This record gives sequence, structure tokens and C-alpha cells, in this order.
Amino acid sequence: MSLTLWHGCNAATMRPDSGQPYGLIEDAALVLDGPLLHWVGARCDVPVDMLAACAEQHDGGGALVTPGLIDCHSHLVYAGDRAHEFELRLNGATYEEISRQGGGIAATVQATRSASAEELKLQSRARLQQLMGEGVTTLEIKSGYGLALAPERKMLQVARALAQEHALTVRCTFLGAHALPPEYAGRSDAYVDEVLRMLKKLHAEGLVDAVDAFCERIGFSAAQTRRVFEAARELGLPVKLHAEQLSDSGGAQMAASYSALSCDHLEFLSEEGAQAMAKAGSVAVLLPGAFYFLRETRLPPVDWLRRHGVPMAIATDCNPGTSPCSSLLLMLNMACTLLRLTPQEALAGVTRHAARALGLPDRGILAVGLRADFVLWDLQHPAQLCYALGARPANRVIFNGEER
Ligand code: DI6
Ligand code: FE
Repeated sequence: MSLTLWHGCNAATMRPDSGQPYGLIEDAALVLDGPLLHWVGARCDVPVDMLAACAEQHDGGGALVTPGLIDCHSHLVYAGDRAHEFELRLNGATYEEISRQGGGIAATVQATRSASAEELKLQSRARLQQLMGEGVTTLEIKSGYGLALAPERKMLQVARALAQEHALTVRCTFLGAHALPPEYAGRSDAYVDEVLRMLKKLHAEGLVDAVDAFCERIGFSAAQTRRVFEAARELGLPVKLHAEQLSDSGGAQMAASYSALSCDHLEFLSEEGAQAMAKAGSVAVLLPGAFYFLRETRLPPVDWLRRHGVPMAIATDCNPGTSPCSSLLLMLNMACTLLRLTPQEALAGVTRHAARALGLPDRGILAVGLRADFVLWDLQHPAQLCYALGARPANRVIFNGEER
């Protein structure tokens, strides 16, 4: 057995059971067996025979180690941007007015449909590499700017191709029920029929890891969302939901009844919704970028989520309309300043709880038997990751046991 030792570091393991804030271990050692963590603890406690079996040794130089960061909600694959719309909004137009005039999601759908796969990949790659530069090792990417079979397939294929070309894990979520495409105007139930057909085909092609929907006044009703979830259940796919972002439509309770991995946004979540999520084990994914960019004033009910023990994750929601952002570290800061999470909660939100929001129990904390995905930061304390605005602390990333 050939092992690898990483030492000379302080490890924020993010283990909830360690009794230390951030699961912190000072002067830590991590022993890797290939792509997996074989031993994690204080340097002075590494068993002597194990140390002798470590063919390779790396000195972290006093770095702070965290689990690889996980962005569990993004719409990273899209074409074009909506800076013009941003300008219109600042000149007084509302998000809903713009979308009625053919802007909004429809504008990105048009741009994404007309882009070649190569062009779409090129534009998306820049965003993906920005996330990777901040220590992201697992990323969720949703479809939902194609809204027809061929362009939805193109988006998911681009997401899979990006995963092939980079050292990170990408999970692909089918979001066919994101918006009503113009050719189905006034026929939303017929479009949901089409969503079900697309889902079956794209799943058969191996392009779908989970299913999402936008349950909202300007999206799909709870009844329509149910149909999508029923289809996902038949295929054995987990579900998640854009819920209670602009109004309370009871989406969270409904999603919880399908044991949703997560409910996301949640500014208008009711206490009953929070209780239902707790019971189902669904994660609350909070998206401070969209909250900020839309200048929302209604905060997600963090106190209820805490009280009922709903795990909270934080993600970028990277998308051209409501969160044009590819910085997960900035989201950590905003989760603290805007949503009032503690730095420890925020960091759990991009590690342990984000892993759970993706149904990936093999990562998100530094513990024996889990993946060796971790980041060595040139920092002294984990709160520094949440504190600085727009900083990108120097880091080295170990993915799947190897430095990338
Ligand atoms: N909620 C959002 O905030 C984004 N999608 C969604 O379901 C908005 C996407 C866009 O405006 O392009
Ligand atoms: Fe989103």
C-alpha cells in the first residue's frame, strides 16, 4: 500500500461531531490512499507504521486546509449576457416588465439556442475556471436556457464536456421547467408534456443526474411541478426545486413530499415549509447573489431554518439574469453580511451541506473514507474566507487525491 502524507497545515475538517469550531485540527496531517482520505488527525497522532508507509510527503507550509468547495446551484452554461437589461432596470424598468417585452430568461434562451456548442462551451468555460480558481472541486450545472430537446441536450452535453476537460466533478440537473418558451405561449400544460418527453430522452442519453423546476407565478404551478417530479421519480432521479423566491406557493412542502434533495431561494418560505423540509431532510440552498442583484428586501427565514434543523447551503446561482457571478467566496461574504449567517454556517454551506444538496455523501468534510478533495489556502483562519470582499486568496487544490 502506497500512501501520501500532507502535513504542515491546520485543517478545518467541517466535521460536525468534532467539538471544535469548523472541526478545526491544528498542526494536522492527512494521509491519502490514492483518491481517498485514509487518515485525518493531528500530526503527532499519525501511527508510526502508517507514516513509514507514506511514500510521498507534502509540506503545506502552514496552510489552512478546507474540503474542496462545492457550488451546488448554478446555471453556468449559457450564452451572452444581460447587461443591457441591468441598465434598463436601473432606468426604472422592472424584471417582470422586461420579461414581458421578450427580455429576461427569453433573451438568454434565444442567445443559447443560436450559439454553437463550441461557442457555448467557450463562454461557459471562463466562468467555470473562475470558480475553480477559488477552490471549487464540485459544481452543479442546470439546463433550462434551451427549453426544447436539441438546445437542452446541447447545454447538458457542454456541461459534461467541461467536466471531461477539467479536474472537477460536475453534476447535471435538468431544468426544462425553467420558463415557458415563446412557441408555447398560452399552452403551459402542453409544454410540461414536452418537458416530460425531453426528460425521458435526455436521461436515456446519460445526461441527467437530477431534476429541478421553477415553481412560481412567473414559472410553473405546483400541480405542473408535481407532474415533472412524478416523471423524475419513475426514472429514479432525485429532485430539487426553485421555491418561494418571489412568493409563497407552497413549493417547499410539495418538494419535501418527494424527499427533495434541496429547496432553493426560499425568501418567502413559511414556517410549515421549513418544518416539512426538516422532516424530509431537504437542504435549504440560499442564494445571496440573486437576493442582492434583484435588491430583494425579504430575507430567507434563517431563524426558522435553524430552529427546525434544516441544513443551509450557499451557492452562486450563476446566471445572466439574477446573479451574474462566478465567485463562491463572494457568496460566502454575502451570506454573512446580507443573510446573517455566521462564517461557520456559511462555510458549512459550501462544503458539508452543499454535498448533501447534491446527494453526494462521499465529500464535503475531511473524514476517513471520503474523497481526497481539499484546498490549501494561504490563510490563518477559516473566517478569513468569508471576510474579505472580492479577494482571491492563493490556494492549491487537491482533487481526487492529486494536485490539479
Ligand atoms: N430563478 C432565478 O433567479 C433564475 N432562474 C430562476 O429560476 C433567473 C434566471 C434568469 O433570469 O435568466
Ligand atoms: Fe437558479
